[in-house]
Amino acid sequence: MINEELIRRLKAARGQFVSGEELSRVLGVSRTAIWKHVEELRQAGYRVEAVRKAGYRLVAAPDRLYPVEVQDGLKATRFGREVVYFDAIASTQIEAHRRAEAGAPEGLVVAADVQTGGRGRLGRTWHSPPDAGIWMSLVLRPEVPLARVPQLTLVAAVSLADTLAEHTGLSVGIKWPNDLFAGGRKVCGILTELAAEADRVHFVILGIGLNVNQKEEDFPPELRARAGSLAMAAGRSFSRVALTQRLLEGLETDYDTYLREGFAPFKRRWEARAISLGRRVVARTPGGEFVGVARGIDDDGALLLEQGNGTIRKIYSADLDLHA
Ligand code: BT5
Repeated sequence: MINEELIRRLKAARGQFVSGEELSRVLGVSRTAIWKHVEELRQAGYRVEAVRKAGYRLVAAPDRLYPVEVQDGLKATRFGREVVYFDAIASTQIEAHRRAEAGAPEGLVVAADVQTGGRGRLGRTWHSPPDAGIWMSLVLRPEVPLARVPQLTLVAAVSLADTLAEHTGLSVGIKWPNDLFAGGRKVCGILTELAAEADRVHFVILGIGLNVNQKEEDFPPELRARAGSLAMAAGRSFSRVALTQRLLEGLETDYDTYLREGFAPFKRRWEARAISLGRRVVARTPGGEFVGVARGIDDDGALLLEQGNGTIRKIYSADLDLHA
């Protein structure tokens, strides 16, 4: 267990030494206890220099989604105000679901460094290796009718894509409904799961899987042709902590806009990033496969597919294959 108050005190000193005596006084524990806590910080990836007489100095913090790291400099007021972090977990979705059922507030984030059973849609798996990605689930409690929940996936996709483009300089595209592309490969997937009863939405778990610093060889062979990371696309690595903060801030703003104004403000932003528009696609839906040209989305977020005979079919849920 890391001592968050100790980290905060060391951070507040901005790279200067803080004496063991002062730390022991403000934290109300013995100097031996401070020394033990510092050892725990080192185990957790912090670089702390200790010098006799001078005290302790924070040299570097790890790029892990520890609550104290995500919250240091976070400007969102609800999203990420509570963060639960795991070095390894089966799936952050399952844990977020469990906590939401137990009454967790909107904005709770469950994050992990590794997922051993990361999930995609329809029972597919999400490859979630250590030290490389942002694997997190956000608890939402939107007061919207059940039928509108799929729009949240699109709102999240737009929000994440815009924030990523702004902070990485990459050109980020969206493939309907839930894939983000950069450098020609899928770098992010979104999984929206909900708990509802009749027409009442209890909560929504917004799962975000973002490949940040993987190299090509970090992906299993079967994904290599299609999956990529921000680092692969940009040729440099990124801070997962800083990206998480910016993503949460953007999501909070966009979510509030959506609750106030509905999907309309997002339609244009979404279409500006869509990589499928005007292209021939195959939409694999639960009701069969449809081939056509993707023309846009309607005000509800359904994909408009122009079929051979010129008729437009609305697609609400599908996987899309882009034709060359
Ligand atoms: C998605 O599903 O794209 C949603 C992924 C959501 C993952 C997050 S991580 C945090 C939270 N906790 C979880 O357990 N899940 C969420 P889908 O559209 O079904 O795409 C899944 C497909 O993408 C797989 O069948 C693979 O082909 C491919 N894939 C798997 N891992 C990938 C990765 N790391 N990067 C890119 N593509 C991947």
